[in-house]
Amino acid sequence: MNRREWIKRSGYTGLSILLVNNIGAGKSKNEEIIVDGIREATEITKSDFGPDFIWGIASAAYQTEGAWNIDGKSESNWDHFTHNTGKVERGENADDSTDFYHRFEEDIELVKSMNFQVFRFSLSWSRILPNGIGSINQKGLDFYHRVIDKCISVGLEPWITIYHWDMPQVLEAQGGWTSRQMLDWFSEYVDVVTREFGLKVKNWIVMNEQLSYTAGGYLAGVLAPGRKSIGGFLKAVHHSVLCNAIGATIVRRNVEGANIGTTFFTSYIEPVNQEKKNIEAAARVDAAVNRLFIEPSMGMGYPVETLPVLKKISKYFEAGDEQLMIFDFDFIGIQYYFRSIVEKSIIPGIRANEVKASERGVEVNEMGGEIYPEGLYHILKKFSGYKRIRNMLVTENGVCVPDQYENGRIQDNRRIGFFNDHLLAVRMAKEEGINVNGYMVWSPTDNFEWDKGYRTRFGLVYIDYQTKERIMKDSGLWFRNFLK
Ligand code: GCO
Repeated sequence: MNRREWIKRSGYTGLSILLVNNIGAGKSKNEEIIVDGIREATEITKSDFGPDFIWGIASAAYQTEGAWNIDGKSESNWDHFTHNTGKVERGENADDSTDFYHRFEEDIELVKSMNFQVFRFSLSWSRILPNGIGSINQKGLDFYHRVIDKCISVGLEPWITIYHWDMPQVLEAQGGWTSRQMLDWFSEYVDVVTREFGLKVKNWIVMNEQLSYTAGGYLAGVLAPGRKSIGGFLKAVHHSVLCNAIGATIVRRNVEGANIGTTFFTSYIEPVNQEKKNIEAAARVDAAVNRLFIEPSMGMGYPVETLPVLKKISKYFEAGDEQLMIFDFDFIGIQYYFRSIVEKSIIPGIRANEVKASERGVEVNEMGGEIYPEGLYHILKKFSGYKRIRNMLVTENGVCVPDQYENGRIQDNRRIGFFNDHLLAVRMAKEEGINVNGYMVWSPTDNFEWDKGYRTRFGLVYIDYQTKERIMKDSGLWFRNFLK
């Protein structure tokens, strides 16, 4: 579908259709109607999504909590990585970050005030089990009870992500995801947290973006633990796939009435042109990015036919693994930020290369990813093709753009435009009967963006990192109005 067709089908009419003629391909549809300086919602309302649609917002422990060594918490792999490797921009770390640990009440009230109904957050394993396994840190459990209770008291539904990339360093030092012992370590952790919180929390997400922490952590070396080896990566993938299903099985066993999901990193992948070699390169990247984790969990095995380098993963199989990898998730979380254009290259294994958005003259976020709302529609459609997926939610979508804090205000109309356009894409999918039933924004407040440190800001609420003051951006006010 071309851009004009997409805009038409996604509900832009009248003035917008005229404007389409003046919008270059790939540019964001920033036709703005501004009231009091804030961009209005264009051709879209909350009610378009129906009364049962779930509106939420997502965050993660390491990125927000701070308090890295307080109240019995041990060093995590991310503490270790930020303190020792020099791989984070400006040498930053999340020792304090937004100090969610002490300011969670204010943040949860802010989420409520923006009219979201779900607050998704993750647990810090090293706060709960400082030795990885074994003795439990009561103060760690108490903290999450306070967070959960606060959500419930203001009328927000807590959704827990069990693993959002941070584990106790003592386990990482023994191999982390490359060690098969992870199956036992992870099982124990999931057992502890589901028994502890399962009476209060019914919505559970086992993993956040397995691709990111396995490829970023063990292949590219840009995320914790910063290692680079194909063998390590393949082991990490396989153990992560096994733990995803094993963890979900434990949630099922321990939490009565649980709604169990897991989230996947996605990107809409297209070839640079229709030459066969580039189409095939795009298929390989698509297999690595969009299929590698979901297909084994649905009993389809790894996508080795499309991506032969994955054959080596069979070395790490033990008897029964094919079956052990499978879990019938209640829902799948789609996390979408950008489109990728690829071409064939000589890079071993993947034999493909990304054609950078910066070289294509398209609109990009501050991390260089192409802002391409249609891609979210295509991804939802693609995943709806898996018959075993029963329900989908967008569990993360958001954008980093340079925020200017001026006169006590952050006028982030570009971010508002991003959300408006991506919600149009979700609505279009929904109108076609695609089973997408929720949307979560990344993220409530600005926070520590992994290897980028504090440079890139995704929040609906601005953080002044000197004072830890919270200032709602115009995008937060936009959601407050849109969701009321
Ligand atoms: C991820 C993580 C988040 C990131 C977000 C923005 O999906 O990578 O869930 O922790 O901050 O995606 O890059």
